[in-house]
Amino acid sequence: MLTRTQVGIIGAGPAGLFLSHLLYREGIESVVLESHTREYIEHRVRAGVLEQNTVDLMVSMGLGGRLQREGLVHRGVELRFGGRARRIDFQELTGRAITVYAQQEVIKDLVASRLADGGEIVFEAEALSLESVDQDPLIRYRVNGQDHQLACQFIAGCDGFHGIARAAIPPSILTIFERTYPFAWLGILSQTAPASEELIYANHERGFALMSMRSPEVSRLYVQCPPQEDLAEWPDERIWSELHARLGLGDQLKEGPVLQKGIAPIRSFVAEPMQFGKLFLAGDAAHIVPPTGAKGLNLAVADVRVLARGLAEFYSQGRRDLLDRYSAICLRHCWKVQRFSSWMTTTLHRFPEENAFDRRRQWAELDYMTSSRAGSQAFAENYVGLDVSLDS
Ligand code: FAS
Ligand code: PHB
Repeated sequence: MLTRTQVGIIGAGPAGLFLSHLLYREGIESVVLESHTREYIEHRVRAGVLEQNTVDLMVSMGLGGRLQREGLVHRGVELRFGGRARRIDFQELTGRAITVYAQQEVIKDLVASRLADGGEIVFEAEALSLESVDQDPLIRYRVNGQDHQLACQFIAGCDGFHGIARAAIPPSILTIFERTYPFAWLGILSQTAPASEELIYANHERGFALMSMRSPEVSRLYVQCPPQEDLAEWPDERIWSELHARLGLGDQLKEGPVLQKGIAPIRSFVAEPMQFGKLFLAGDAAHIVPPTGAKGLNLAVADVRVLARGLAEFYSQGRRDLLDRYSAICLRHCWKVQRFSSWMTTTLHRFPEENAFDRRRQWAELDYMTSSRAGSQAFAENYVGLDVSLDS
C-alpha cells in the first residue's frame, strides 16, 4: 500500500521521536517507522544523562512532568585518579546542571505524548530500502509480512548505527571517520542505593569504572573490560570485586541484585556528509561517541533541533538555507563533542600499549583539568552541554 507524508522518519529512538515532536509543533506531518515493538524500545537500557539543553527542550515541549518529578538533577561530578578525588562544580562554573533520567523513560514520555497528539508511529515496521532520495523520496517497508511504500518530501534517517539510511548516501561522496578503542564497557543495573549522590568516574590501575544511577534505589555501574569479552566471564561477584577495587568507595558501594548486565563496544564514528538530496541523517545513524562523555542521546537531540528548524523554514518561508547547511552545522557541533568524549575516554581508561609515562601524563591531565579554574571551566561547559552554533 502507498501512503504519503511530508517527512518520513526511520527509527523511533531519541532522534526520530524528538524530530517527530518538533515537526508536529511546526504543523509539519511525519510518519515514524520503527522496526521493534513499542514494548521493546521502551525497555531498552541505554543512556542515562540529559544535558541542560535536552531537559529544557523536553520542558518546553510539555514533556517535563515526570522528568522533573523523577529525574535526578546533578550539579557536579567526581573524578578519581592517582589516589585523588576531585569534584567539578557545574553550577558554580557554568550555572547549569545535568539530569539523570534513563533513555527508556525519555522514550516512554515521547511515545505517549506523540500518540496522544495523534502522531503516527508504525511499530514493527522495518524500512527495507530508500529510493529516489534526491528526487521523490520513497521508503519501502514491511509490516506483518506485508510490503508498503511511504512517499515523502524528505526522509530523516534516525535509524541508528546499524540502520539502512546511511547506505543511501552514495559511497563516492561518503567519508567515514572512526576509531575503535581497545576495550569495552560492561554495564550493570543493580537494585542498590547509589554509593554517592553524584556520578563518579575512576581512572584506576585495574581499569576505568563509573558509578551512576537511575533512582535512589537503582544504581548504574560500568567497568572497562577487554573488547571481545564474553559476559559469562563476568559473574556478579567478579563485577562487584572490580567495582570495589576501582571506585574505592568501601562499604558505601552496596552490593545487591543485578537487574541487567551487558557489554557495549567503545568507538568513535562520524559519517560525512550527514545529508544527500532530501535525505538527512541524525543521531547514531551519522555518528557514535564513546559513552564516557554521556553525549550520544544529547547529540541526537542537537541534530534534530537543527533539522526541524530547517524544515520549518522550508515549509513556512520556502527557504532552504538552513537545510542546505544542516550537515555542516551538525558536524561542527559533533566534532566538538567527539573531541570532549575522546579526551575523557583516552584520559580515564587503561590502554594495552601504554607505559608508565602515559599513566603519569593521564594523571597530570586530570590533575590540571580539576585543579585549574580554566581547566575545570572547560570540563564543566562540555559536560553540561555546548550550545549548537548555526554558523557552519
Ligand atoms: P537509536 O539507535 O537509539 O534508535 C534508532 C532506532 O531505529 C531504533 O529504535 C531501531 O530499532 C530503529 N531502526 C533501525 N533500523 C531500522 C529500520 N531499518 N527500520 C525501522 N527502524 C529501524 N549514550 C549515552 O549518552 N550514554 C550511555 O550510557 C549510552 N549507552 C549506550 C549503550 C548501548 C548498548 C548503545 C547501543 C548505545 C548507548 N548510548 C549511550 C548511545 C545511545 O544512547 C544513542 O546515542 C542514542 O540511542 C541515539 O539515538 P538515535 O540516534 O535515535 O538511535
Ligand atoms: C549512565 O548513567 O548510563 C551513564 C552516565 C555517564 C556516562 C555514561 C553512562 O558517561
